[in-house]
Amino acid sequence: MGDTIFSKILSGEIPADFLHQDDVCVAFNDISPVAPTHILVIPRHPYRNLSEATAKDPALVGHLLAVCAKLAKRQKLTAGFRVVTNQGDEGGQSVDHLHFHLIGGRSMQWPPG
Ligand code: DGP
Repeated sequence: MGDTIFSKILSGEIPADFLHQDDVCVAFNDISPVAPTHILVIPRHPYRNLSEATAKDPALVGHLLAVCAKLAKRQKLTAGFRVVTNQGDEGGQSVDHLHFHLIGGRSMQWPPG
């Protein structure tokens, strides 16, 4: 297993409100939401980032994005939403366990900061 805070959430050591669980991934609310809906979708396997995950398990990312879309529908984000993954220092990644942010419930700006 990995050694990040997300591994502790996966093991149950740190509590989280799971909104989705399957054999491959889980989803839970972000602890510091930037919008009314801010959900993290993470694989159970502790790939560090998008590049590592796509190199080792090319089908995984499609599954994670499909879960994002399913959660967006369940959250009734009919006006739109954003899915983001941050990678590395310049990408603004703070937890080295691949995750997609599903953000919605307000208008978004572009370009992102
Ligand atoms: P990033 O900066 O892209 O690596 O995003 C990491 C996100 O993880 C950030 O939005 C805050 C969230 N986060 C960090 N620690 C915890 C935690 O203990 N619980 C939950 N639910 N979210 C966390």
